[in-house]
Amino acid sequence: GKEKWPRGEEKVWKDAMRDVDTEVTSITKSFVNHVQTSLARQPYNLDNLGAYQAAALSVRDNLLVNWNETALQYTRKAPKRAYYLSLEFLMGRTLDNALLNLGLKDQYSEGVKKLGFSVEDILDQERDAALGNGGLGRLAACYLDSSASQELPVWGYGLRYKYGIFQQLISPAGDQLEAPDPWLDNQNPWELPRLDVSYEIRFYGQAERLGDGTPRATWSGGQEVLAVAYDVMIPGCYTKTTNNLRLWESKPKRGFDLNSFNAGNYEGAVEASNSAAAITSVLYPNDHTTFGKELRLKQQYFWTAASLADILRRFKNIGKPITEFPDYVAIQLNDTHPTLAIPELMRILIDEEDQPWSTAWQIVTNTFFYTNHTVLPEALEKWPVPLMEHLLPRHMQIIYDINLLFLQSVEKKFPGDRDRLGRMSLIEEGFPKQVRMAYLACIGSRKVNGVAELHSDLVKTTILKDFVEFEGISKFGNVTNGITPRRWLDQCNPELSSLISSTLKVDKAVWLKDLTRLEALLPFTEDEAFRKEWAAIKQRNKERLAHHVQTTLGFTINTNAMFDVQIKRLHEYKRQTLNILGVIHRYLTLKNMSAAEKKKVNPRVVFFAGKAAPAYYIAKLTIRLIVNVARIINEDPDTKDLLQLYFLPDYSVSLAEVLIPASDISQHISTAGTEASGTSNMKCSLTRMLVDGANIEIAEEVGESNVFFFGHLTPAVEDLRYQHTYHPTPIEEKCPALANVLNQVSAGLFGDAHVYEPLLNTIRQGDHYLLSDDFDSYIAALAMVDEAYLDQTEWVKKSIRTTAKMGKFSSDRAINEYAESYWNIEAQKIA
Ligand code: HBZ
Repeated sequence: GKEKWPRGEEKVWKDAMRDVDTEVTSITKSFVNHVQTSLARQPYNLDNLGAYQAAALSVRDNLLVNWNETALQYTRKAPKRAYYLSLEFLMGRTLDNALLNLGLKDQYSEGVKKLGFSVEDILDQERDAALGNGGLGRLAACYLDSSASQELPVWGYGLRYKYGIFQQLISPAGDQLEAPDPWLDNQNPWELPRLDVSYEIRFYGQAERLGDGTPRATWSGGQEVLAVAYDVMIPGCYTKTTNNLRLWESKPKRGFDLNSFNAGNYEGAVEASNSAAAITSVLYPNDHTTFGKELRLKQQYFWTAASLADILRRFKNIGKPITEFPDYVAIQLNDTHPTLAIPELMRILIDEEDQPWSTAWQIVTNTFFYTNHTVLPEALEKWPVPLMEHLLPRHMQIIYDINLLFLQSVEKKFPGDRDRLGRMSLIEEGFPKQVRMAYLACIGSRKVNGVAELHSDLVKTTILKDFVEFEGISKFGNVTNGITPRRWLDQCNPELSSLISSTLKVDKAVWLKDLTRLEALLPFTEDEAFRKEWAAIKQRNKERLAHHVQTTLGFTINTNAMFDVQIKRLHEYKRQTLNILGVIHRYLTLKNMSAAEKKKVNPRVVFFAGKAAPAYYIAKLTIRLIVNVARIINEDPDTKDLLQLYFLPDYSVSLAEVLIPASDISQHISTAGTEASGTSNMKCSLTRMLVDGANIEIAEEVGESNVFFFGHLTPAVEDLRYQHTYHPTPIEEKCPALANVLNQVSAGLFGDAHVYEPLLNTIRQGDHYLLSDDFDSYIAALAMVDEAYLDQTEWVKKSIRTTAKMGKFSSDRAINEYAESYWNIEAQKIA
């Protein structure tokens, strides 16, 4: 818009530029100082983006003091530390979170207001740091927040991708298009380039065993690239503790290759630098599938090797013998992506530290911990042996050696069981042979865990069953996921947060760090005034979402309706298809109703948001179906007051922060046993829901009357799939309601008559995710939700009860379980 200059109170600007005391001196002073010096901008000619940058730099100064102090005290006291290795950190925005954790939000809001800005507008300028795909990456971000808040010495290690997860656009036909996410283009005030911290990382080349009776080898030649550190400060909530997230950037070791340069091959020299820079250029946008791309393997090695070199250097500064490494260092592997850290630490210990094999293996298996996030067979990482041999020849030798010794010990325990050896080998036979990363991560770790009770049981009884039999059950555990209540309650739902504080008469500094305190809300379910306020806040959150959709997409949303959300990556196992087919069923039912019948129906708005992997054809077809169904039903005068449908493009952490507080009901409807945990279920329940994963535990906590279960449970799934394969029943017979919906889509009710056939056929043939088995019971559950919503008093009670019992799902609880039962680290008070 057209802005008037100068903005704000001229006197405040002038005072801040001179040295006059006002009420908010230090904040306005540092803000104005950054405008003039760091940004080199005119104070009177500053837009919202400039104001954001100045505010961010000013807040950063506060963080830096704490961050330096924390690092210093860790160095001095040398406690055991934990390192969280994750290829993804889905951080979202930083400024609001930092202000809240520092307890400075009110002061900054006031300060920038005097200078002519609104804090909301400033916060809205920030781009998301979207260095992750979904749940796994966001979990890592929540765990960093909790580690700092619980004062635990934990650092994160990841990659500084130049491009985060793609930006999702929807074409006029309803297709997902992907655009790059150049998130660093406006400069990133939150990162500290550490050009002084760098390591040389080798690829390719030759590995030669010394053959001197030791296990040692040399590895030489090939390509060498540089890993340069960028540090991101992670402030704890109301504590001085400010931890570090170290992200690596790849750079050419030299600006140009001297040999090529001398030979007059200038282009070749520049190409070599491009190939080095390519390693950290882009986040791979696939979740739950692996593609065997060489560049992805390069990312994994580059990151684990740099991180280990850094950890080792820090350990060596303590001056202890290398055998004490596991007493000072615990390394958590977030899924199998960092599994190469296991052979890499072996390589360092053997080839560089000259340790005997058994000592090295002892150190390794006491250092690493492995978290599994999926039991879907297609998602388990495997790397072709020829690719490994080419890129990492020394590591391939080490993996073969690990495998040989491992299989010998299996043979000893189960003599003559050749099937078992084949099943457990780190190398899968075939053309090509492949390395099974989950098995390597398992045998190289001190402990292995899943992310919810149900999932951890499945890990033990399916994919790692043989390993449980061999290594004993005590190595295998569970840590149910959690989410940070700072971002997912206090930050995104500030009104609810202050209602909770005033009702409990407890400062949020207390309950936000001990979420079980929310239980004290239970008696207030009977307090009418409280319930009214609770409902009014929900209503305002719905209006905030409606406003957001109006201004960004131009749609007008009925805020008197129930808001029903399914917000997560698009995937067949998550069954967005079940939801959209359910919406169509509702639409057809409404079309057949009389005016009198319609009067009894409560209006519903259904929201979808989520990205599909760019090569995932069926998931993209699902998006197209949702968009085109929305087009028809939102325009239909018979139904549009009772049913609206929206696909909100470009789901992100920031969008989630607006959607979640506005949701009345959220759908978690994956086929039983397929969703390891889910975490948006916990976020929505801080305000509600349907079924799988950690939902069972959520129901245990909040009570079955506060959730809506449906469909078959995990033990039935195997039998049902068997039925589909060997005794298929036509859908018309098994589930007429579903058959009718499918036929309407096929007949072109939503346009594109032939386009959806491949999607519909996944249900008609095979139906791997059991939509036809669960459809009727799903529709019945939706009807129960409608019924329950009519009694608003009882509904609000359910909502309050659910929130009150969500304490278990704070990531503080989860991170403390890791700290105590896995890493054996202790909180450090930063004075
Ligand atoms: O991890 C998710 C699980 O599906 C979800 O159930 C769980 O709550 C969450 C946290 O534990 N897994 C992912 O998000 N996985 C990925 O994003 C992924 C990314 C790259 C890959 C494989 C999976 O190569």
